[in-house]
Amino acid sequence: MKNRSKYIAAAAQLGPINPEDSKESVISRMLNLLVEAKAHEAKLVVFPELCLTTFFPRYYITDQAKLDKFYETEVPFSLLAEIFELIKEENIIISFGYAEKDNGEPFNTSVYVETSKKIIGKYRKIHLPGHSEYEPQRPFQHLEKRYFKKGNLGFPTFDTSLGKLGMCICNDRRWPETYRVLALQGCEVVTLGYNTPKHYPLAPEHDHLQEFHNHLCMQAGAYSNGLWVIASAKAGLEDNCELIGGSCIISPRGEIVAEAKTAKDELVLAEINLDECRLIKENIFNFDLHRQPEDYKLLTKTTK
Ligand code: ING
Repeated sequence: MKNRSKYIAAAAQLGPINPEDSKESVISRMLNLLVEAKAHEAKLVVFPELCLTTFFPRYYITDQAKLDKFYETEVPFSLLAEIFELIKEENIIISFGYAEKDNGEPFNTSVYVETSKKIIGKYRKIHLPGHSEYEPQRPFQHLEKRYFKKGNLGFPTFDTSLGKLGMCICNDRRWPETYRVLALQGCEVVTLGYNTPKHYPLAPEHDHLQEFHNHLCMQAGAYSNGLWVIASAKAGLEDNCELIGGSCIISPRGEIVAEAKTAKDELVLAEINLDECRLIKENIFNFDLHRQPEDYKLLTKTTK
């Protein structure tokens, strides 16, 4: 299929998924968003992080069988059968996040899947926020360091008919290094999903800035690397824990060109033009002309 430099992209935001919601019920909500995306001729559709279940790192789960239920040992094509039925013959790439068990090893994973059910990209979350032991003082846990291993696939990019794509997941989007490592490989579009609680127990003073910080880090990443960013939230009040929305599409100029208006299931659409990456990459952030990596050695030598 011919390469497209201009196409409709979509952030398929999901509202809350409560603990009692089945994966099947979530899939039917994803299906509705995909029907809408197809009607708008979207070619790239991005679903949130861990989009098949409630954000389970908020719970301290000691029953292994109960915890295992949140993970998939392979991309759940059977679960997604209706989705692939709907988009077959279309040239659509979808991205979604799920909890992966790979030979027993747990990862917070996202994949690119094209309509022939071919997995054309996989990423495993590297920046795992939160903590690994139960912390009773918290109103809710954030046990990603307990339930997932650090991603072991690096920050790969994938050559597709929709340009050179790269993924990150949630907390990764806050770290400038994420975008720079992807941009240094020629990435043109970064897709990501997130589950971000409004309340951050260790710094409640920042709660009112969560939406601002969410966009700030992605707009900066997009602009300083000449990238499109497509970001899809799991949003709303999920088992009494408020998750921010703010799904959006950000241009290489750092502008938010489309943004969610609700904290529910909502499709955020925009036409993206990969040629706009070049204007940034060839001028203000022309890495060959202006970057001075020999002066940045500290960036990879130390963690603090
Ligand atoms: N969630 C959050 C995120 O990085 C967090 C963790 C929340 C960090 C609020 C800072 C402030 O958006 C995930 N899942 O990484």
